Amino acid sequence: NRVPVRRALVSVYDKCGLEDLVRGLHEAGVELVSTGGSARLITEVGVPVTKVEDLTGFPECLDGRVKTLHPRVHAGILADRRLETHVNQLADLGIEPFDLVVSNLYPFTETVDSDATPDECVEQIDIGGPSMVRAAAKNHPSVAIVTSPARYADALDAVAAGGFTLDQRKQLAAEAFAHTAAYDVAVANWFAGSYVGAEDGWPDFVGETWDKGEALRYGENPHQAAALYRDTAGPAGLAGAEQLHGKAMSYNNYVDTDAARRAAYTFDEPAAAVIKHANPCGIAVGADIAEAHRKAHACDPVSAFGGVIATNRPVTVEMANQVAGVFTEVVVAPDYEDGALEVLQAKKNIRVLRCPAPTGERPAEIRQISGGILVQMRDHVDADGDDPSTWTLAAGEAASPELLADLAFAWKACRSAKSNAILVAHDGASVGIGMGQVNRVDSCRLAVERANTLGVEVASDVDGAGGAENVGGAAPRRTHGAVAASDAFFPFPDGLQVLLDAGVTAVVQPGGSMRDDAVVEAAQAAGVTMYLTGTRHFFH
Ligand code: 93A
Repeated sequence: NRVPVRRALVSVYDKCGLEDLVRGLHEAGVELVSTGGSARLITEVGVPVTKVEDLTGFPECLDGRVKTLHPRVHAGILADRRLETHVNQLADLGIEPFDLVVSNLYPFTETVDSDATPDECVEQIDIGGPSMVRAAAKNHPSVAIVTSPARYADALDAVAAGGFTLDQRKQLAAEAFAHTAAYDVAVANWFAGSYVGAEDGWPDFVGETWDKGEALRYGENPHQAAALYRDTAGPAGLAGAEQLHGKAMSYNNYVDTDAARRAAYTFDEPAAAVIKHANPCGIAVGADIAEAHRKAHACDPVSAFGGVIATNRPVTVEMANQVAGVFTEVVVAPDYEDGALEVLQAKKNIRVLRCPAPTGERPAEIRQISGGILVQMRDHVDADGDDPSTWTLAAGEAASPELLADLAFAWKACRSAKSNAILVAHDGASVGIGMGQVNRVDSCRLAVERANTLGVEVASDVDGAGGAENVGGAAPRRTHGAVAASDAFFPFPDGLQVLLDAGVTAVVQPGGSMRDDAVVEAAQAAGVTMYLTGTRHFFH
């Protein structure tokens, strides 16, 4: 029951032992057919070989994804030589059969275990190899299949003995099916595990990428030990910022500074954010960074006392002078213009950080929960619905370009306040923010109340601002004629009504509540413009 070996198909990723095998096969008079890299090596060692391309008359294509997937290859492997019909059909088609297939597969597991990207792992899923291997194993009555270099010596012995016995072919087929089955299990496990839900570049959050931490004085409170771990897999970011002045950064400083940068870098134009307890007390854009800071500060000078300031432009001397007049914990900026640093360094208690714009950061962020970590892609303001040109006008008249610009500002700024967030804005600046409330109507009340009690005129001198003496001062009713943004839909008209009663002229919100009709009706009744974005920006 030996089948003499006259023709072999060789396609191996692992080229170990290949030279000795092909020499032996050639000396035994076996004709060789082989794929790209394998054929190259066989030629190099001086053994004659037919390239699969010459057999199929079809070039290897799609970066090697299609090499052996061709009827001239597969009919040659699958023809059952015991059946006259098969033998005749091969003859009619001019296809010669294979007696031996030698193949091992792309190194999928090794690729996954390396630092490869998901795309690179997917590329290492062998399709043609398992097809050949399974075809040859299925057709073991006619064909021998060798999947391991450890079997090459036995294979040469069998060839010399006049071919493999049926028992040997069954044994090899069993190994072959075990080989492809284990391969598919590895692929399936990877898909179900680290790949599902991943986007390109889905990060590997496993330990080694975090550089064991530098101790911080303490955590959120003095009785909590704390450290900063640096991410070695991405850009330096805030954790690697250059500190130019001041005491060491504290745990809370880092948390607030990160929130401040998130807010400032939401905008393309010069923007400044003043943050306390990870929430904004003011966000604004301006013609220059000093103006943006003035406007941000003016939103809530009371809370800005002891705040953290981030900008998306270098700090100018003008801005530095403004900051110097207010007790500030941290300033973070991409850079400092000549003289600006000196102004800030004259203040003893301020921490001054230089930190480049957040480009190339990990696309995902993590948060710990009991027994695990949650991972989500970052919330960028580039979803469908963040661009005003995609908004739906639900109530009132279409906004003028100026009003639309203010709505667009409010929409972008709102996502930096903790949910439920309502942000009232005017002229590219927040004027009242209601954040972190457990119902939206309270956020609306807070935004309105804070807008109308805490503010100062932007033109006023901020040097003297800050401190409780400002509370109860003659603040302007800044909600009049302002716009408002809501980070998520209004579940009822009640919250919106608070804004309408305060005199806002336009509102932007995601929409999508069961009671949208009632909410839109309330806006309509007040003659107020309302846009729906279809996108929400919760921030918890
Ligand atoms: O990319 S594939 O899935 N498509 C194919 O048609 C194909 N044919 C053989 N991979 C394919 N192979 C694999 O190529 C084999 O399983 C083997 O691992 C490798 C050998 O390629 P080379 O001879 O070019 O080094």
